[in-house]
Amino acid sequence: MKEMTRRQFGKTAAASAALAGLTLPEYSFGQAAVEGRQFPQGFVWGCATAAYQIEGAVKEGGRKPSIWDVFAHTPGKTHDGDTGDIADDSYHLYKEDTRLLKNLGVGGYRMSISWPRIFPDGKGKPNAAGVDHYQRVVDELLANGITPYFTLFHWDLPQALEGGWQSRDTAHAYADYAGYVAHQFSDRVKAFFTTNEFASFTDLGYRTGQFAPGLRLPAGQANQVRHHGILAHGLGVQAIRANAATAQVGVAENPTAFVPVIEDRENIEAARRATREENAPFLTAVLEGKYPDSYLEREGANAPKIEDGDMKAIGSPLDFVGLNVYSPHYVRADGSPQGYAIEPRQASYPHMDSPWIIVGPECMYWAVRNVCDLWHPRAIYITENGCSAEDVVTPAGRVEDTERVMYLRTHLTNLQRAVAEGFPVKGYFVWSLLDNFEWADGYSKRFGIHYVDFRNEKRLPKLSAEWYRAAIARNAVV
Ligand code: GBH
Repeated sequence: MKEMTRRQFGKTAAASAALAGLTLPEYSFGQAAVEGRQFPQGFVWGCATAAYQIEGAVKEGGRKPSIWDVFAHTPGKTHDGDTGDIADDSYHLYKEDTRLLKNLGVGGYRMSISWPRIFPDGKGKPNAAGVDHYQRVVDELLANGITPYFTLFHWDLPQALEGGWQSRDTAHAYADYAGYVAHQFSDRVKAFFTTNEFASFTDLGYRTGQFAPGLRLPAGQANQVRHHGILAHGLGVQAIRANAATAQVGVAENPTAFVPVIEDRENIEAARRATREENAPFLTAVLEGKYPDSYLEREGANAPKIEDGDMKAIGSPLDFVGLNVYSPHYVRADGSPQGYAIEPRQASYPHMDSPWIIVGPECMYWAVRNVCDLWHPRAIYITENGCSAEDVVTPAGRVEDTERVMYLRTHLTNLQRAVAEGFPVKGYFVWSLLDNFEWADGYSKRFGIHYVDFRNEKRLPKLSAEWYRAAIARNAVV
């Protein structure tokens, strides 16, 4: 059959509307669409960043190196040898960053605290200058009506901690640090995320070596690193609660988001099973307080060594779960014992500027739904969502990042579906406020809704910032 042109389609649609006796003016269709895509009152709109990716000032205020300083300064580890030495210079420009947030109209800012600013040696004596810095940042945010959300660990582990995450002591050092920050800030900061993305700082750092500290350990040791990562989270939750009775505590995690290829009972069940199984050593263990037997059996002699009390700490109840959502994995039901098969991806599958950000906006809905169906968390935040784009400043001085607008709009449409169906999503943080140091990709990938000229750290709102501002103002997908 010959494809209909748009115009023919329009005529047909108009004709059938007329037949049905509908004579609505054209604009009312658009109107209904926006009204139907509302978020609830009190929904938190925000932006996210992380300390090492934006702060720079790596030798100021008593800070000592993190494993990322060392890694980035090791030849061959990051794109073009890029480092976070200067990054966005947000350590000095935090007032300007706050202005950008204020212009967007956001209610929340998810920022991370640099552990080596607070404890330059990882433990021992706290550094007052580091605490003072973040007190000033919090002052500025609160004065502008923006609620700070702290991530206590976004990968910048103090270099001084012997053995890094290979050492169980690091989990205890982390808990001491987390408790200390909660104690210092909980009068004004109400929400804490313990750690960001277990797999990124354990597997990528210690198994594949793509991230700091760049090790490639055998499976047994790498699984032990994973265990120390989730143990740190659990001990951290306990320490935060012990130091700050009113603090709200959760984790920011990026479970693989499984989308059922067909929305029917079997495939939905397959997506749920895949979510539990494929995230076994991380989110599953944290939300169940137990590694699934299938994981321990699969790993056999390489399974982690667990001490008394570990799993209880790891399973500490949370006030919310933060989800970083970027890409889907498609899954279907099959007759296998595990009950699902993950679909291979064809080479032509579309992606954003980073090849791993394949575009499948339904992942937003399913990430929320799978987690809620499995574990019924009290509340969910989308702690990160966004994309890289090959942004350029036009001669007119603008960044026309329509593909990022497409990405945000379609993902938020799917988030709105989750909210409308009653899943307890309380807020959404765009990754990221600013272009920044994108880890191993250095400055080659831009994720900001503000463009940063890395020659002078000047910020420029992109079209996506304008779009986000309109969405926030309407509390709806626009
Ligand atoms: C998040 O990581 C981080 O929390 C944030 O700091 C980061 O800037 C943001 O997303 C954007 O990347 O090259 O195919 O091996 C996302 C998790 C883990 C995704 C590493 C990319 C490498 C994929 N990332 N992964 S690949």
